[in-house]
Amino acid sequence: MSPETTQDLVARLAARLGPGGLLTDASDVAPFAIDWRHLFPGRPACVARPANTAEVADVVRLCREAGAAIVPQGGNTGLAGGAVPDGSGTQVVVSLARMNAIRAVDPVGLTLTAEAGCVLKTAQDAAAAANRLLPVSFAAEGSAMVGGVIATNAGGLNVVRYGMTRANVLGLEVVLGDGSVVDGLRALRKDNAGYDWKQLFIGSEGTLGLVTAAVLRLAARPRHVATALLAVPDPAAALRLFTLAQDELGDAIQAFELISGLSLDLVARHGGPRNPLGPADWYVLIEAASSLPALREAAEGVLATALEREDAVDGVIAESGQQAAGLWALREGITEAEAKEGRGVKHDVSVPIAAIPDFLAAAGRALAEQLPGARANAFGHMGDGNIHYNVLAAPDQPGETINHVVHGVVDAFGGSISAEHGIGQYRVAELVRHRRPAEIALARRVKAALDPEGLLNPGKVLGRE
Ligand code: 2HG
Ligand code: ZN
Repeated sequence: MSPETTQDLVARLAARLGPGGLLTDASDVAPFAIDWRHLFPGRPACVARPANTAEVADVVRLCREAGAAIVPQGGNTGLAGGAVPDGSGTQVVVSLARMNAIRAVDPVGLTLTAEAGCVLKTAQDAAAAANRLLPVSFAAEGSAMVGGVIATNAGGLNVVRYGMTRANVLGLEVVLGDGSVVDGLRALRKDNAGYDWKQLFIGSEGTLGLVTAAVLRLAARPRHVATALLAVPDPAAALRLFTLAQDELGDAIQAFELISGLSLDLVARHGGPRNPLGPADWYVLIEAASSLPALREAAEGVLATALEREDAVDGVIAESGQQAAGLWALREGITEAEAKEGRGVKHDVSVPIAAIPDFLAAAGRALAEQLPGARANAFGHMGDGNIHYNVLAAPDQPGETINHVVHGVVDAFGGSISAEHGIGQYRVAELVRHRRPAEIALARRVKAALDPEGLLNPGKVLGRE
């Protein structure tokens, strides 16, 4: 794109979007130009801030006429660099932040309809105000926006009970790469009429279209919640605890998280809350919720059995909502603490749940052999088979090598190199290495059908052709 074409496009966008609709000053666009971890700095031509779906559609049309690439962005909390522009100065970031309305909450039909720029926490609060639960939840929920949560098919802390974001989207409105709007905002629990096209856009990271609004599934809000932190001798004991919790608490389990001792040390070292239990190599955070009154007793039974079997060496069950929030603060503080600690090479992997102890042992051995001195900080959603196997490495240990070592072990266990964070820019090369050629070819055909000019978030997920 020539500088004149870019300038002309910026002028057209400004005219269409009006005051407040377009950012061009370097200081204004700076926060949109780089990801949260500061790994992928870019330089956009401008940041478009459409206020409604019609404006999004016009932005897409104007960009397409000019041949400009579009980079959709929500709360910019992603960990894979999927929502930031490249350094060409020609890409248009489309921030959905102004489209932040909650259009409807239906506590009877258990749905909530929100626009893409609605902050996840705001949507959760609106559901709670109607005594309902919006189950998608994770540490960045105070900034992440519904559109980005859907575009990345975010996982989070309650997947073990409620599934990934995909399982919580009933209807979707999207703007396609040609500027047409597809309105599928149906609030139906069952809808099996033809292709379920919305699934294409959920998790496509803005490479197939722009999510502008969604109907989300709500659930009953359990009256009782039991949150427990247990110190466990090793991951095998944590796995036995998972089975015990399944047997005793069954469908009440809404989180089952494995946390390394190192994770909690990092949280304490970087200003986070202190671990209420003694030092241990591993911890498990379990949360169960139910409206049936026997929950607390059942949770106490699980803790007592675990201690008796020596699958836990210590444990605490929160006595109040405040104490439960304190336990969660430990878990949710890990990412920030890790960022403050220095260089962390992230891996967001999944393996079959029962293979987690063996995976952790094998990955530990591989690191020790091939990258001496590198430390693994492993934590994550054990109940989903999803471990954040983050490696605190020396500057001279190349990230690519570390990725290859860890992902090699993941392959050996039949796992995935991205369980919940997506591909973005960070994992493009690894996706192509680890998925079968026929899967990549199929994905490219979908991309070519929906974005023949390659203008939607180019370079993300599948990389550049
Ligand atoms: C979490 O589980 C997030 O807290 C972030 O998915 C994980 O920082 C990470 O690697
Ligand atoms: Zn996670």
